[in-house]
Amino acid sequence: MAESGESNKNKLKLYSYWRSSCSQRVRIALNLKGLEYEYIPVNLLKGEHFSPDFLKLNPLGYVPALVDGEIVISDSFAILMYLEEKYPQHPLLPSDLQKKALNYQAANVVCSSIQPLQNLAVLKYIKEKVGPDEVIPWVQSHINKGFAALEKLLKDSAGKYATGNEVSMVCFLLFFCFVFVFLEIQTFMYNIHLLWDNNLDLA
Ligand SMILES: N[C@@H](CCC(=O)N[C@@H](CS)C(=O)NCC(=O)O)C(=O)O
Repeated sequence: MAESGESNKNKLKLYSYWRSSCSQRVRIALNLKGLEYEYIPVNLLKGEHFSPDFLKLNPLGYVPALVDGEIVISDSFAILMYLEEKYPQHPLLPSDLQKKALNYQAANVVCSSIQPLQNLAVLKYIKEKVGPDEVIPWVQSHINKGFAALEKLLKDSAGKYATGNEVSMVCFLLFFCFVFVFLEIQTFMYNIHLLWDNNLDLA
């Protein structure tokens, strides 16, 4: 669904970095809902998220940011909720209230207690201020804690997918969380240092 090139004024615009799990969950939602959007890459390794133009969209300097006409939203969970309300086709949430609440809860475990603790800025800070040897234990302890909780939280609700037999928000939040976790751990274990290599242009 993503289109590059000439921007269409009425089209949704997604500011995104390809390896950002927060951006990936929004791309999945847009595609599930069949929405066309213009993809605007923001290369985190080149620091493009700190450009004055991008900081006008999100003063925190994080991707993703979605622009829908005059409306600008710059947090993946807020974007998903906005899309769900404005574009109800292919719902991201189950209609059952209990399952819906479970989706909110699990989504917030990922969004508040796992992903932000492994963000580029956080890991860089730990590496520089605490020590490079502390990065892996930090990442692992928060992943372990978060995933142990999610396992317990979701154990009685699983069907074909995490909270039943339909794909819902929590599935794609978790999916990319897993990918992210895998990449992070592999990266550090094998000393590839993808995160720190500023010469690597993978955008
Ligand atoms: N709560 C925000 C977090 C956004 C976020 O952490 N984005 C990361 C990429 S997944 C980022 O832009 N990191 C840049 C940095 O750490 O400097 C959301 O869910 O959108």
